[in-house]
Amino acid sequence: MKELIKALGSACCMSLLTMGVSAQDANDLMLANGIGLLNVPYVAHTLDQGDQEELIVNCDEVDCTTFVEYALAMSLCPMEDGQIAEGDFIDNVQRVRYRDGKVNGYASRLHYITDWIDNGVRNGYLEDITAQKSNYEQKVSVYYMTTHPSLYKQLTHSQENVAAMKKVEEALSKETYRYIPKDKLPTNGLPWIKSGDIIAITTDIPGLDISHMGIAFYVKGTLCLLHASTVSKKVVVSRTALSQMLKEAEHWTGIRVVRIRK
Ligand code: 2YP
Repeated sequence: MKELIKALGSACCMSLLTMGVSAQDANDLMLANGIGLLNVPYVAHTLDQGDQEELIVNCDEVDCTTFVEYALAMSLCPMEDGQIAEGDFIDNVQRVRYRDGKVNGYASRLHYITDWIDNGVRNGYLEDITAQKSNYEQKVSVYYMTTHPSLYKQLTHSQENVAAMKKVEEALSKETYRYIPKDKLPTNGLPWIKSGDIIAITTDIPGLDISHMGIAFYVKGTLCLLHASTVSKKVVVSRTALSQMLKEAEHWTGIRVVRIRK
């Protein structure tokens, strides 16, 4: 736990944990907490430190998923005078990152975003908005991690972890989800997509479900993405519309929209 506090002691998290976030609406909180992480450097694999799976909280280096997780975890905390408690934040990071909030080996981390969303809906802190609003359906077929083990440190040296992840992939590959195809998303978004919503970008990369994540942010009526950008190498608000980003990304097929529930 002490290393966690050390990580948490970083400027970014402490400023957010103590910053007076006045927003009350949960989506406003998501946006405020996401904006509070602006310019944080993009660093991949921050969670893949040791061989033993443990909760790591590092708000000074984020990728697209950990960025959304930290904003979500902060936004789920009870607030008193615009402040949140450090312990609540750490508990919520574990809650959103691990299946049913339990750290139990590498495969308990919600590696595929279909699993990550399912966990939030099942545990009542996320709402699948695209499931309510869209009739476009996509079958899940995930096998990317176990067919690219060399990209995942904990899979390279552990047949046990590969076998456990294969079970996860098989279970997820029985599911379907609703999404908005890229050509159905206007520049100015859709009336039911709100700033602060979580955007998961669907992909046609074989064996993968989602290939990027961020937070919806309307800027002068244009739906942009607040995200940890692999291009800008930091957390930014996209200078182009999300619809344009989708057009320019060959393997991005559309979006899923999920919303925080407090
Ligand atoms: C996830 O990748 C990893 C988790 O293992 C990791 O790669 C997979 C299937 N899961 O715990 C988590 C946090 O580091 O990242 C994410 C990755 O997005 C990258 C990091 C990004 O755009 O910043 C999630 O899965 C969200 O989209 C995909 C993407 N992974 C790949 O494209 C292989």
